[in-house]
Amino acid sequence: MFVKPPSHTRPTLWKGKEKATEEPEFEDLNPTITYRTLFAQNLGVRDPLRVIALCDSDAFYAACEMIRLGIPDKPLVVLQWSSLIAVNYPARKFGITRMMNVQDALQLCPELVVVHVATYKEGEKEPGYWDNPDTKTHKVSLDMYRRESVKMLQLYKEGLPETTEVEKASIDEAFMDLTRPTRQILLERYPYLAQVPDDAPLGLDTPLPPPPQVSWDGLGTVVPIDPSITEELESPSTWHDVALSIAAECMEKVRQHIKAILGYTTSAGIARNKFLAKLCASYRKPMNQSILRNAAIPGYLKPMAFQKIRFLGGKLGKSLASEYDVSTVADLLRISLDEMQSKFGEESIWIYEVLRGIDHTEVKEKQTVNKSMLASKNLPQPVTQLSEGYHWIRVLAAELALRLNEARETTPNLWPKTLVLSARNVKALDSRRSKQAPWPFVKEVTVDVVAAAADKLWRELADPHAPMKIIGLGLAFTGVEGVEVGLKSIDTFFNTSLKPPSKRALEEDVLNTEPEVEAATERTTRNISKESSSFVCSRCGQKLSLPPSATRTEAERQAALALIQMEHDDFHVALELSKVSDNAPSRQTMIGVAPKDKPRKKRRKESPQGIAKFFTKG
Ligand code: DCP
Ligand code: CA
Repeated sequence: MFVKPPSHTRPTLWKGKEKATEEPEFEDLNPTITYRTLFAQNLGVRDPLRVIALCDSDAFYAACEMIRLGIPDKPLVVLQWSSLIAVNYPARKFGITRMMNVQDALQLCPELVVVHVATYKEGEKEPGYWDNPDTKTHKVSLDMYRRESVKMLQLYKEGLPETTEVEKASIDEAFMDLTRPTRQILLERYPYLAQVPDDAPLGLDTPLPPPPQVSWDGLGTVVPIDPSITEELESPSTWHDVALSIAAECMEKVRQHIKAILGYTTSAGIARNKFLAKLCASYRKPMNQSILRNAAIPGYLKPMAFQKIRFLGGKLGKSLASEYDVSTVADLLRISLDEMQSKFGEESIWIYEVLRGIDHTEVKEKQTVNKSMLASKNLPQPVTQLSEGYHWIRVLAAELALRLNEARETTPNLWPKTLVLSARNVKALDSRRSKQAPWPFVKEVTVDVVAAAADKLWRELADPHAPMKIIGLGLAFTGVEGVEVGLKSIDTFFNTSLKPPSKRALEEDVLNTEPEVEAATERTTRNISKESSSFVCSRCGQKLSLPPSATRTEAERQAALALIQMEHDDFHVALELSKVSDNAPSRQTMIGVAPKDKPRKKRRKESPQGIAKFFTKG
């Protein structure tokens, strides 16, 4: 069904009006499905029966704490230093929001349960819930949330049909491509579709017979085709609607399964692509799933403030708004692709497409092997002498030891190849320095073992005779992967001593292979390619490069890239926060850094082009 552009012509205010054309707004909402389409195995992202879901946990950190404490219905917030980072739904009823300070929240709801996130404390092997944690001495631990996230992802995989592709999207969100299983179920339920009828005029290219009318009862909230009509008449179903309804059944089941096993409530969005699934997941929250039929896409998108769309909320959105004097998606639909590209560069085709509900991004399970584990901290007070570094190294070592041991619970033979310590010394010419050492085979990776190895790197890295003002430290295991099966049992390599490895052991126990690393954080996919000195951000497409160096080792390169990426991640989070409120705290307060910290300076020299320039600070 081709939906015509609106017949009315609004008074045009935008400057680009003369170039705006009456291009089709929403094409392909009801494509003809033939037997050939139905039988095709690999139509990929252009499959007209494509069905994608995004499942997001409700008030995730707060839910983890509610379950840990066994208080299911009380208003509760999770605090990180002085910022609220998660507010459960009972607390939201009191008007409490994430951007509020804790005193204001308590005023609104005196019985509010306030939980500070767990923190690592020097001398403790595991993070804990201490009274009055202090950013000067503690480091935030998100380990419990990560663990719960892993369990949830596992349940999605177990609870959905085997042919579903599941991609973790953030700590509490996952995309599911349900195209294959829904097609399979559809063919089982409507077996008459499995054979091209003898009298089909065009053979395989004959359109499918009319679909049955879908009953959406019990499947979630169906986004209305015309949002202005409260009691919408039932509109005829399409085969894509049938596929959506099957996907909705699967999602309802898996969400109930997660609630029963882990206790978490979730919300889901189900639509024809990732962009729309994500967008409509928050249509009715919490504990709900929303279904966006193709026919409802125009009515859903057009009245929406376009700056609500991911990546259009920051500078780029502001620039679009002022360039064309527009505020809704409908306003922007009038801008032609040529016009947009002439002002915002070639890549702005993605803006043009998302405004029309088009997104061909794949759902792809991310690699879990070959990665690095990074514990990092922006220091509340700069380290200015060697002796001040040990405290933080121990805190980072505790996090790293715990992360590795936890990962080994699911992959027992997991082994890092290298330990890398990186520091940002604003007083040094080469402000980002790192040192690495091959990671020895020691039986138990304890805090002591990691800290001892890291202390040694610290002494190599921090020159006590040179000016020192270290504002950030990172400790990483790189090249973390399962040890070769051929080794039979890695126990044979273990040093049974629980003591930290000797200096000699650290120097001698060399693994020759260079680490192959995929550093990963919760918020951004990292694509550190081997031997590359740059990375392309998966969120904004911007390329960030390291300055050339003839002497940098592989592990140093990876560590330096990881640091740049961390900064870039922070910038994205800051950008997102800026959408929510101009007074929002920076991510630095969100990830365990003293609120007093100054914003970090951008280091890139080249000025970005096209859309990229909207994703830089300043
Ligand atoms: N988070 C954070 N800092 C932010 C945003 C989020 O630390 N600025 C953490 C806490 C959240 C979790 O990430 O619980 C998931 O983020 P969501 O944006 O999905 O928010 P919630 O799950 O808390 O709430 P909702 O029910 O709205 O999804
Ligand atoms: Ca969530």
